[in-house]
Amino acid sequence: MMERTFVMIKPDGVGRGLVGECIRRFEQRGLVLLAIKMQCLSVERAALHYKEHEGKPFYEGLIAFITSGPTLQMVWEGNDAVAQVRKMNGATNCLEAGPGTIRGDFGLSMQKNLIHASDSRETAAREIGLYFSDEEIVSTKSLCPEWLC
Ligand code: FUP
Repeated sequence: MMERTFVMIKPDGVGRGLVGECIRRFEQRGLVLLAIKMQCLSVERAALHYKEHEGKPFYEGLIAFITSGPTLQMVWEGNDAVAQVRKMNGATNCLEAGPGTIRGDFGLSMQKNLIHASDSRETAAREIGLYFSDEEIVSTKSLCPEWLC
């Protein structure tokens, strides 16, 4: 089923020059990029993004890390996109992420795990709305099918 998912490259991914690598993998897989922007997150927006983790022992460190440098926000669309992008990112803890995944190929940390992706269609809708207005997301109809192989 065609789905949209929200993906964010975290400050370590941007800082280590892995933006192109991540985008290349998603494009190569056949996912379609519908929106992209770059920003340093405010503490307020980071708190909204990670509100489910408020009060947990790792929360303060997580907010400090995610606001520590530039991040890249994207909307990707494709068949089963939510689950497929999660699979391509690998387990949350890079030490448990399999080879061939972004975290398994490039990371060795739990907190500095390079990339975020929505964990359900509902989360995707919420996270896309947190970062993008409707006008910032291109319509799938504007993509020319003759460019796709
Ligand atoms: P994910 O769904 O893979 O983004 O992971 P979670 O929502 O469970 O966690 C969000 C972020 O918190 C992770 F990317 C890393 C960080 N985290 C920790 O630092 N320690 C933990 O025990 C759990 C998560």
